[in-house]
Amino acid sequence: MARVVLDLERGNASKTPNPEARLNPEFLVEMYRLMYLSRRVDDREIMLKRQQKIFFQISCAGHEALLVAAALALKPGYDWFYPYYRDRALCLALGNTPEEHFLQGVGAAADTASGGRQMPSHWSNPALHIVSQSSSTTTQCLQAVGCAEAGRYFSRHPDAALVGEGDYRKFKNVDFHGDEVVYVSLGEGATSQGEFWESLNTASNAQLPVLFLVEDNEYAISVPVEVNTPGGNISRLVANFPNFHFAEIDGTDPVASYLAFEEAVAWCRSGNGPALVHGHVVRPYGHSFSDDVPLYRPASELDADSLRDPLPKFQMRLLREGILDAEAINRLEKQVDEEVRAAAERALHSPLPEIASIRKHVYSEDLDPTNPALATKPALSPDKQERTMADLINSCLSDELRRDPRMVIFGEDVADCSREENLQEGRVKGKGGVFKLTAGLQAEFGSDRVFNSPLAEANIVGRAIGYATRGMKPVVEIQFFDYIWPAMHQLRNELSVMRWRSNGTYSSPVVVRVPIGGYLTGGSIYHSQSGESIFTHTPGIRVVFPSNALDANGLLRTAIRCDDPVLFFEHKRLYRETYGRAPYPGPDFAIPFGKANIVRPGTDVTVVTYGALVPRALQAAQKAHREHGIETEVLDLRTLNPYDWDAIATSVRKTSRVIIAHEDMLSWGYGAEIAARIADELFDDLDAPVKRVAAMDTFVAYQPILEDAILPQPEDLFRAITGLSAY
Ligand SMILES: Cc1ncc(C[n+]2csc(CCOP(=O)(O)OP(=O)(O)O)c2C)c(N)n1
Ligand SMILES: [Mg+2]
Repeated sequence: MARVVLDLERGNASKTPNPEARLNPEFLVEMYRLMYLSRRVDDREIMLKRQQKIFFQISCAGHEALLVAAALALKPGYDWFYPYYRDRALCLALGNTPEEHFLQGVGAAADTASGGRQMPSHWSNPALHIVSQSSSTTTQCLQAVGCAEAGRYFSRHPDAALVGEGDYRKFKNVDFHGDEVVYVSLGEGATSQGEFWESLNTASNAQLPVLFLVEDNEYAISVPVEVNTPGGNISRLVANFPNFHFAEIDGTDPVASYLAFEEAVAWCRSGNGPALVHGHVVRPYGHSFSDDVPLYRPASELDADSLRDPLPKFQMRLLREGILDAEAINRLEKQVDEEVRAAAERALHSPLPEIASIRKHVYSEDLDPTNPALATKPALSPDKQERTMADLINSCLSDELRRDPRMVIFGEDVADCSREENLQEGRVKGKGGVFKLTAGLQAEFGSDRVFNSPLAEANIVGRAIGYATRGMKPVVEIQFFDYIWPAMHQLRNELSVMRWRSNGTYSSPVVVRVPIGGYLTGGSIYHSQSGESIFTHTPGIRVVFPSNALDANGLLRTAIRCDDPVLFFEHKRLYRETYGRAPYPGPDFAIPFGKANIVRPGTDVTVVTYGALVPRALQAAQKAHREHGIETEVLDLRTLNPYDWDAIATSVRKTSRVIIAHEDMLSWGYGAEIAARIADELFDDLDAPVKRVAAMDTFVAYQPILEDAILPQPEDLFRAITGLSAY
């Protein structure tokens, strides 16, 4: 009965203007039932944790009223949800079952959130539109913003939602309504993170329908609110963001909370912009099972909090207002207790995940970017003009924007001109990137497909993940590799692991283009670094590093059509080099990942390399041939993850001597892994030690004589080649 009433009411607030009529007795009883259900799931989990039948517990206790109210004002499977780990009551009220929550605790194979890969309370449920959450306290905010942008994009470009062939779109069903709201929540402590403020920035600027909920229980583990929030009140700090609807409420009162959420949701749904609800709550069970609260909170404080516990408060109200009597409450609670007990029992007997399943969903199981069938030949065209790497990257981006209506490009300075009237009226020519790689794309494809981001790298990658979650293809740019670090949290803990942690139910196949590298004369320190091995050490991300124009074009096309996240490194020094230019290969030229290129065949020694060291290795090889008659085989890996082990092994078996050369620092660099594997698997084929040529273990310096000495030069490679040939 109550559920029926709820389904009629849910999300239809504006249709029934009289709150008294909406908040009828059945509705209030259902609110209480959901709050009590959430509390009892927590209590049962705590018991199971004590019995060591589950391995982690964090509760929703004290937040139930606020979260049930939020859920009932929104529509599961229609709106989108990025819930904090405290949000058990929200998830139950959206339609999660108690059994699903216990399956998480057990780490069962049938755990719908992660298949036993994540701690409990890390919510995920595609049918309800609950997006897989990590433990990182604030990464969800920017993703929610991107999710809202994607919803708006599809409503403006409905054709983009059609399933496409021949790329990732085949595996991404799009679901949008045009007036959906994106819910994202966090604790008051987490509002200290920069990404929270970056998300307010874009939600405000773009007037996005994002409903932020700050659950303020006055503590972040043991740290009180005044340490995290100057003045102790987040509402006061955010009050000047334009386009927002704000509400500060008693989150222990479900009725007041529900009315506040109705208004906030209506504001977002009608396209006015975002909303931020700041709910004051309590935390009666401490931070988590392992938290010893009396170490940092006096008994007087805890006693005061217990008077604000939403459960007894709401029960008293229902009794006082004659909505339920003691017997009815008893009956309801007994029913819930039994439901919870039975659900836990079932979960404890549920099969555990197979060890053999561990590697599943690190990458897409649907689309393999190493498939040789993806390879095409350059199209024959009358235009034989040799193009630079910069030209052919730009033409690939342009071709793919034309082919795939789900693709968008954003980043710092990538637009031609944000004040587009200046472009349209011919007052300016347009910039299109600090290296001009995106020049002309906004002018051709419009400002909702190619646009500038704020100067905030986490903003770029976090939003891109949100877009990709909805089935779009963001191809974003980090202006210089040296400034990728603010986005590192999103790259390492989110982008790379979204598919694995959700057991294959969510993914984020974003392309991140990153100009990288030195040899610039005058760019150092902070425009010249390398560091690719940090990302090849991150499972879930494909890492591409082309050395010439044609490879850049064909590999970028594979990256864009691919179903995995790709870090696409573009060496700045190679953008406009004479080396490696090529005619335009047509709009469908593609190179599969994981296939090395023998750029110079040889029999005496192998150089395994990539990027800017390819032309330098060739120079050294030619000199070694000229002066000593040594035949060097130069292998350009082209993609670093996956990499072409077969090509390396074949070459090493032939030459028995190998050098791995890269521009990045020597120690713990990319070459260390390749060298170790050669030593392990090809030991019997070697006639000499495995050698590496790489940068010094320092940063890259500004003064050209220092930069030259720090970075590996053709002369260093020449010495290594001749040295090895002496064995
Ligand atoms: C980025 C990050 N830093 C630190 C942590 C460890 N941590 C987990 S919860 C938490 C406190 C969060 O407090 P708050 O946001 O107020 O939420 P509450 O637990 O009070 O609901 C911390 C420090 C984390 N998970 N992520
Ligand atoms: Mg808190």
